[in-house]
Amino acid sequence: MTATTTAIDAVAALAELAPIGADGTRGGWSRHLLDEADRDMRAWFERTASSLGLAVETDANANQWATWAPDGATGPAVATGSHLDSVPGGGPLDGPLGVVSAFAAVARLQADGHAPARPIRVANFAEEEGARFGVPCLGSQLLAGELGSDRVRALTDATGVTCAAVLEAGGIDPAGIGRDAARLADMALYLELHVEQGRQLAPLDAPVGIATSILAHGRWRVTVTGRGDHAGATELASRHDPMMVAAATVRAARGRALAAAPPTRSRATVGKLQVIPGGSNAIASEVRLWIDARAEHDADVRDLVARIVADAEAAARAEGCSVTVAEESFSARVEFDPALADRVGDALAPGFGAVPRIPTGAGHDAGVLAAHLPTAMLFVRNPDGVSHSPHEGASEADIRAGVDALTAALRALTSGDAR
Ligand code: HGY
Ligand code: MN
Ligand code: MN
Repeated sequence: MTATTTAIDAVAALAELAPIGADGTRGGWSRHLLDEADRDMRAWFERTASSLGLAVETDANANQWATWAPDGATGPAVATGSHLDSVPGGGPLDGPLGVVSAFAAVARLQADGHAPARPIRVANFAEEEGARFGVPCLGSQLLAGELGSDRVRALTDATGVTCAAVLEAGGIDPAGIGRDAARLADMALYLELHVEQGRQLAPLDAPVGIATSILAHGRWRVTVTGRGDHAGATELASRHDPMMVAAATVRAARGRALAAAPPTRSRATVGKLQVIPGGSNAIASEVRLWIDARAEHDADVRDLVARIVADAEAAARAEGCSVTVAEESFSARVEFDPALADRVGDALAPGFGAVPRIPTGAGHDAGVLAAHLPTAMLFVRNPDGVSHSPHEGASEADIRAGVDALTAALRALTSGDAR
């Protein structure tokens, strides 16, 4: 497809996306796999890619791809991009900043008359947050062959709709999900730009950073079963209240993480909790809660969760309740490719000087791909570090600096002598 010279301003593009999935109840944005907001984001992806003359496709795992392959661009692509879905009530940049910046960088390279030696491919990975079906990086994990297809097809959302049904309704054949070896092989490397999550760049007075590692992390669903009863008529001594066990579990998550930190950089969170039946004048019969646990190494996470679960089981015994725990996802610690990080750092040096190398506690599709191909991440400074919240932000100057950095990196990574 012929190159065009459509300029894309990342700040303006983010403003164009702002109305999509704006959550009037929670604040922030809620965009989840193939729901109405996600479909609108995907339509924007297609429009923007087409405006740049990129070839657009959706793969068997619901990931979107837009490829710039002018004459002379041969071999596996240099891939970039991120995700367009969000956590419930999330911020405006987590995901979209990477996709918007990728399109802006391609537009800049086209306008500069850059002749890439490799195709440049922009990705929108499906369901990175796992907010609809509970498994993070769903699209990239499927692509990489890291999830069982039958399990994924059977995943259900909060309304009980299966992932298979949602994919089918979105035009994706659920029978076709799974490892896509050809598409993996058609990527020489992957470079993801993302808003910083946590506050490391501001103290360093740096607008951008390069990732070194991702904490190991996982999600566990805890189901506590007790005996539903009347809040007023039931004596305290005869209660079997699952909420008491849930409360003990929430406190154990913080307590055990504090006891393990700081050498393990452990952290555990319960951010999602469901009470059944949920009446204000009824003792619950069941409480479901989800533990998000993270730490420096895989074994640290598993040790942390084992301790929290032991506390939950002790609390259940004391309250005459039962508890079951199911692991919903586990992502091993990621070490990004040092050589690629150095190539990115070298490309940024003229414009940014020495770019800080920083670890992250947040998972990313880049973390999934890192086990399969050279992968790196660029972070854009987040002044107060807040993310997974409507208060997530970055300055316009830093958003534009991120595009400058990604443009410089993609130019270097697709120059004639870079293979
Ligand atoms: O949960 C995470 O770390 C990522 O935002 N999915
Ligand atoms: Mn996120
Ligand atoms: Mn993200």
